[in-house]
Amino acid sequence: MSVDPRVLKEEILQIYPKKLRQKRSESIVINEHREDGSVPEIKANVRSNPGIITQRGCTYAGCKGVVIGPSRDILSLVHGPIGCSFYAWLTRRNQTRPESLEAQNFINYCLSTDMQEENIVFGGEKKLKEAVREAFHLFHPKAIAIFSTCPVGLIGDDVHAVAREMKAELGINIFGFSCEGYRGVSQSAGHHIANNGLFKHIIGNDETEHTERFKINLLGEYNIGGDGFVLEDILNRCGIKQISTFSGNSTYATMANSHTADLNLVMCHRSINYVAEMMEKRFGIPWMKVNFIGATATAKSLRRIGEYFEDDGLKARIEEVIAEEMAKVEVVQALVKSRCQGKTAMLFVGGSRAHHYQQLFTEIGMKTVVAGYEFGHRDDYEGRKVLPGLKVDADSKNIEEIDVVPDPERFRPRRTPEQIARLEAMTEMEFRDYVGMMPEMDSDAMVIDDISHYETERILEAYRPDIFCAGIKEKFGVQKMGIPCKQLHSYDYGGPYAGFAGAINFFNDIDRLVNMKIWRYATPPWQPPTEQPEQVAAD
Ligand code: CFM
Repeated sequence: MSVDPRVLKEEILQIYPKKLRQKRSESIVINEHREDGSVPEIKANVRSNPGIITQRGCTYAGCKGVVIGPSRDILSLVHGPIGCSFYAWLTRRNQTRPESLEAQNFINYCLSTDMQEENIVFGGEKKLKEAVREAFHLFHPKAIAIFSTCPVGLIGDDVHAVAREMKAELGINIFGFSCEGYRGVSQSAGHHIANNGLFKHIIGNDETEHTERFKINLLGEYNIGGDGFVLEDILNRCGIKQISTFSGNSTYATMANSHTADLNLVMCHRSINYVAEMMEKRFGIPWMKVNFIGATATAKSLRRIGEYFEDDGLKARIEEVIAEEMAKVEVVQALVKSRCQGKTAMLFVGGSRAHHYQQLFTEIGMKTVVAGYEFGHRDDYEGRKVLPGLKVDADSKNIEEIDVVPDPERFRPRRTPEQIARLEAMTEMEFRDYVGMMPEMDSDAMVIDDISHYETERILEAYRPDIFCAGIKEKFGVQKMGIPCKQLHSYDYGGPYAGFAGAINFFNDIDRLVNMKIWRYATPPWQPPTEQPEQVAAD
């Protein structure tokens, strides 16, 4: 079905009052590749509009749930009403694999101070201290992270002072996060706050040196559905030592030791770019963006690691692994492509997957016609080249910017500026860069930031895509319209989808979804029912 995205955009905006129409018109963009290499500007990382059903989550979710939560032996203690804990309890499929049955793993637990009205009126610090002591005596963790929920900020409890006091009393690492849900416009603010905490309280605490030659950290990989396990296996087989991930399947110790690596690989740019930047400034570790979603993207990323370390043995092993894995991928890919070629997809997820997963669809001949992030910033859409021109608004000013300087003893540039320049002269070897989603989408594709439910319905009606990718909040509403919805946050109990083995899983799952005949039995709201229900006579 051919849709004129410009006409559709105007139709969508019609329903909004004038001010809102103006605002949304800047967040709904028709992609275009301009001669100077730029793409259109999109309004992103601004407040959602009251009354609109957004996909977004809160700052606390980004800090506790996304960045810190997946690390298994940091005990997470939520200071707030119990609901904030309950709704963040095991809702993200970040998997972990403790070294042994005895090793500490707190991921299954849900610790909360369970604030009551009395604590709101008289303050909750005393209760928080008691909770920290109780948690310490029950679990004997290496570290405790305290997360602030909205009421904590509103009543002014000082979680940082409590953390300092408890750290002195109990002798373990205890730190707090001012990640109240309202602190930023989305979970993205929580990522930044969590990154700052990792940098201030954990990274650099353990000086154990490793003898391996090719040491990396994988940043922004949260081991959803086991993605991180697949990647660790590939890296191992290539002979690359992964010191730590941030933060899927990680431990306090791996993160504390991560500054001994020689390269930081950034998977999810949105959630962790701050750590990458700060580690480079303090310790001299360069970072580069990688993408392990999609078989060709995985191969490309592995080859870039080989180039960085400039070692022929490593490069040869990488080629062996790629050849072995690609042979398996290609069989499934060809079969699935024959059934999916020409079909269309829409992707609305977080701050990186709406971009990364387009690659997997391309590999089976499917086209992404509309995509958008929940909470991405302009650099995630348009590329990091827009960063110097970004204005810091009041909502972003709310979040601490750490002034990082080189560590007097531990700053050790891993590559000289000349080496970096030589590497960058090769194709595909950019450091400190992310090209963004829009430059890699077709011209005329629609890009929508912080899409509302109303807008979702309108684009579905207009394009009738073969698949819509989002989360649990969208899933069943979309499927009632006769369009399959794949959850790209949780993978619908499926996955892993990263690396080569993950690509095979994804191709098979998408094949089943888009080619299932059941969808034609649903009557979408825009189609009149074929038969009127029989009138039932009233007695
Ligand atoms: Fe990064 Fe993520 Fe994402 Fe994200 Fe997330 Fe997630 Fe996501 Mo859900 S860290 S931005 S805050 S890739 S939980 S693992 S799937 S919205 S696109």
